[in-house]
Amino acid sequence: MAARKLAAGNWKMNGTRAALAEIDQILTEAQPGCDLLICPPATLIHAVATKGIPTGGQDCHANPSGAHTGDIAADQLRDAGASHVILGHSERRTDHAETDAAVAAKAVAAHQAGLIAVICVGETEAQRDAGETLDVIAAQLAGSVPDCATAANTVLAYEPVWAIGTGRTPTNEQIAEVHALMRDRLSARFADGADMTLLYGGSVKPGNAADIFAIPHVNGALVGGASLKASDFSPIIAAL
Ligand code: G2H
Repeated sequence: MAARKLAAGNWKMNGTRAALAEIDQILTEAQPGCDLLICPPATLIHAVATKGIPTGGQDCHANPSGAHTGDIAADQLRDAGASHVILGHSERRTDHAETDAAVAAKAVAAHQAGLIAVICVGETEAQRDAGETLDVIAAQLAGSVPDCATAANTVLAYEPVWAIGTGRTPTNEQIAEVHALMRDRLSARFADGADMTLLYGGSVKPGNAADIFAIPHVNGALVGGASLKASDFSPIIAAL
């Protein structure tokens, strides 16, 4: 089995029911040669899933239920129609102080609920400037990806923090270096690590998608701002 190609949209805290028209447009325009995924706000998961497009949450709690006001359990995401959940996005790590261990615990909960975990890793600008990028990514992989991960239940996304929503993207060489490290570490640790889908995320746009998808071990993208409009996301899907 080779790594599956995936075009994933992360809507973050954007979109109301009016945005569902974009899903209709994507389904009309796209003739994907890859897997698709939309991760809308929790309020829209059921509605997006009902349209028949694979749907993901943007976080889940590590516990299956309980007194956790405002949180969502993995099984509740599944019940709403989700097949995936993004975990450890840098905005969660920063805004909610999520550690690698917390992300790994959430991934275990996601797997137990039958969800595919899309686990994010990425270095800050200060870490890159200090020459720490590969060590940071290796440590995040070791700490955030649980032992129960397989190519069927886990997707990895490399998202350099300094490239998220900034319009800045790493060079192809910088992406290639990190993705090669990820493939190496995952292959060494997991029997099917060579088949795990590895995404790049951070200011992916129609104009740079094809170049990014040509980089070795890049099996798709986790797209934020450019996934909100079909006119941007459809050409990215077509480039994969
Ligand atoms: C990175 C990405 C989506 P954007 O966070 O996960 O967002 O494409 O807006 O940089």
